[in-house]
Amino acid sequence: MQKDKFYREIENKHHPKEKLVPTHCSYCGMQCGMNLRVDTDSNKIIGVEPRYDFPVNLGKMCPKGVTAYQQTNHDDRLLRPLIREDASKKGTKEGFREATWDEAYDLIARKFKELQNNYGKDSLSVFSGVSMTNEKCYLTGKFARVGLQTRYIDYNGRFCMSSAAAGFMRSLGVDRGSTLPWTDIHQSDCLFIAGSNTAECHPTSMFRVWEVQNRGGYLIVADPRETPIARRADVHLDLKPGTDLALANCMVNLLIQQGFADEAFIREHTNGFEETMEVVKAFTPEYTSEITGVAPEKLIRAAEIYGKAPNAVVLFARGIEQQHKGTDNVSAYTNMCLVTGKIGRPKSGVATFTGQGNGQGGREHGQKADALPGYRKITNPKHVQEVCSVWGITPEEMPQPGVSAYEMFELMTEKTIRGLYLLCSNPAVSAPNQNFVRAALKSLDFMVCCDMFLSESAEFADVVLPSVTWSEDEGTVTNLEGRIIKINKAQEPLGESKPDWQIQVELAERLGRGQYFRHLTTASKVAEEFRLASKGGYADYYGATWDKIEKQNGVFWPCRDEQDQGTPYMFLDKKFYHPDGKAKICALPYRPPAEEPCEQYPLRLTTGRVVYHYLSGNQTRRIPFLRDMCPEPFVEVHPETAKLYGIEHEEIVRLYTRRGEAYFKVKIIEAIRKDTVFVPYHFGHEQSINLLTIAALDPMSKMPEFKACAAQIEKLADGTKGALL
Ligand SMILES: Nc1nc2c(c(=O)[nH]1)N[C@H]1C(S)=C(S)[C@@H](COP(=O)(O)OP(=O)(O)OC[C@H]3O[C@@H](n4cnc5c(=O)[nH]c(N)nc54)[C@H](O)[C@@H]3O)O[C@H]1N2
Ligand SMILES: Nc1nc2c(c(=O)[nH]1)N[C@H]1C(S)=C(S)[C@@H](COP(=O)(O)OP(=O)(O)OC[C@H]3O[C@@H](n4cnc5c(=O)[nH]c(N)nc54)[C@H](O)[C@@H]3O)O[C@H]1N2
Ligand code: SF4
Ligand SMILES: [Mo]
Repeated sequence: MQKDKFYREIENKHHPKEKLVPTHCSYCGMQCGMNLRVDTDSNKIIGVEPRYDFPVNLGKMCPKGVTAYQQTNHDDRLLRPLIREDASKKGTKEGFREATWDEAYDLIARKFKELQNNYGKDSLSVFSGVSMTNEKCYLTGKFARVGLQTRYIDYNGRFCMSSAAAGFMRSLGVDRGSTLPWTDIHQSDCLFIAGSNTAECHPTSMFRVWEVQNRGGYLIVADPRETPIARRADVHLDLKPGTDLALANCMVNLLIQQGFADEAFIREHTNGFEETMEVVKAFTPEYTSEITGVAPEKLIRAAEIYGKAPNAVVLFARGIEQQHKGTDNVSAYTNMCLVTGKIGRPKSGVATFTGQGNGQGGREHGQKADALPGYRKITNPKHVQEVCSVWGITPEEMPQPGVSAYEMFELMTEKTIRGLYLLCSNPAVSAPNQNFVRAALKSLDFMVCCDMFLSESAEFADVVLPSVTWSEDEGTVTNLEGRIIKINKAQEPLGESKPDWQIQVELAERLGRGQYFRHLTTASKVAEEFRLASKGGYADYYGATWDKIEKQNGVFWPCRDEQDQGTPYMFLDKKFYHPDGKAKICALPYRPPAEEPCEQYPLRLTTGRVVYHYLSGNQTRRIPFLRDMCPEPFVEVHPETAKLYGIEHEEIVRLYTRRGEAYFKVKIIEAIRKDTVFVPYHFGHEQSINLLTIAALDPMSKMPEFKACAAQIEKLADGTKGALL
């Protein structure tokens, strides 16, 4: 990479008082390359420009990316620790006072020790997130198991990538989100995209999607809504929310019936074909149409297009994964590639649109309840031994597996978990069944929240610690392709804020566990230990040094040693990661959504995103342009459905489910099924759609069913219009 040349050119020729720091966006899994513009007098970030030298986004950025830099010096930044003075104000922004780091650390250490002395080591828990670098994610896992010595750690990826992870693991024996580099996508002949609003959620992928069609290729989209990609698709499979398993089984059945099965590939490289054929044969277009609501001709046409395409990529996202059968959906759609042999070669394969910036790396290195660095298993004695030798503890000292994210809230209400160290997540907005989750947070004896902005979840905390933004620290992130890239530091931490790794190292000292952490004095030292801890695991990052990442513009894992250049394409040798080297074609009987519509709750509620906000909105709702473009949530309703209820555009209605209610402005839109309503989830407090969602968990991945539950609309007596709150 010509970083130095690039620096000099811009500094000297154009802006003598500016330097550019090449890095990547703070938000989604695309991890678009960008240069942060830094004023060399004040040493503050003042702007951004896209980077043309990063092959994934090629100079493109979305509205969130171009305004991301506005977080760093934002007036709302937390600059010092906060300690709760008034316990009666718990659950609100009020009742905090500013404190020194020493005071905050002392209080946390005292309270955590007290809880562990009285109720055992496992009375503490860690709930984390993956907007952090690999190094921070790695250290958070170590902090929980070695620093706090608790079994209870899990993270927000449970609500995001867990079904993709479990499904890929079962089908392919390995969970790397994409089997091929993104630079291949536009060269394929067919994209089959299920449950992804690509244009709003991964906007810088769009030029590749359109390019497939421009080259004469095909686009098939499965989504209950007519999203921008669905609008231009060759076939739009407008299915009922929660019915993907039937649709995917039908695709596999039709591919076999239409003669597109690759028999040699199936015989040599897969298991499970016969059993699967037995299950899918019932999924005729007619029967599948009854379940999904999609016209039989569309199903037939979609299978034909995918089957005929010389190269094709199956892509999916949370639309299919956030169901209580999300894991089965992932395996069922992956079956399409395995039956036709369209995997393990350029321009063909399967990929999930990774959500958060480090949604991939963050799930590989030990933040999951049962995982250790390098995607090792905490239940595997050999794996435990390998990690213990890096951490300097004995296998007996390694805590047991914990429980998944939502199950931690259950343990809080039961008082099994009494203390929480929350970082990089805002579950008081983003977890399902909010009435329950907020009560769980309130029931804690002691809670710490680390964030750079005071979040809705911080309102439940006893101590709030100010973390830095992504631009004030360095480390690596793994993007949606499995490419490890480097985040560079552009500015010193604002106020007294600190990077999460440093907070954990300092806190470990106060907890009497300093010997395991005090050598980690810089981000690069954490990186060295992290690479070593991943060595030998299948998510092996050992060879991905920061130098190599700079030189190669990223390194795809696995990358096992200095000579290894990394692995852009998975399975080129047709070796899958199961012990016999074969992939598994999975026989998956259909199950309906956990909650089907009924007389009382006749509508299907699905939830998701808009282009202007990111996740719980704690970052993007503070950015003026993004806030102005979408200041409040709304409920999308089809015109005919609106007529049935006698409601108009922009009227405020009560939307409710068995779990809760909220008031939303109606957005009348033809681009949605008549039996379905959609609400974006980026908003907090009484505007949160998660007051209504269901916590039906996938048995394998423990993913909640964010994408389907039964709901009802109530027209208000006065038919109120206008501003909501
Ligand atoms: N602007 C923006 N971009 C983001 C994010 C953001 O918050 N805002 N978040 C990032 C993160 S963490 C994630 S996880 C990704 C999410 O990216 P996506 O998964 O693309 O986003 P969603 O809006 O959650 O859902 C995608 C689509 O699934 C459809 N859908 C709903 N129910 C079903 C169903 O039962 N079956 C099928 N086939 N489709 C269904 C919805 O109509 C929606 O169009 O986006 C990332 N990018
Ligand atoms: N109804 C519904 N609910 C959903 C979804 C849905 O589709 N529908 N999608 C789910 C999905 S896919 C996801 S990913 C989750 C996301 O849910 P959350 O994890 O709650 O999402 P974020 O808003 O990213 O929360 C991250 C928090 O950490 C802070 N933060 C950012 N970077 C750092 C850092 O480096 N250190 C620290 N300490 N803090 C930092 C941010 O300010 C923010 O407050 O929501 C899930 N919830
Ligand atoms: S597409 Fe994702 S990574 Fe790229 S600029 Fe937008 S939010 Fe950032
Ligand atoms: Mo996500």
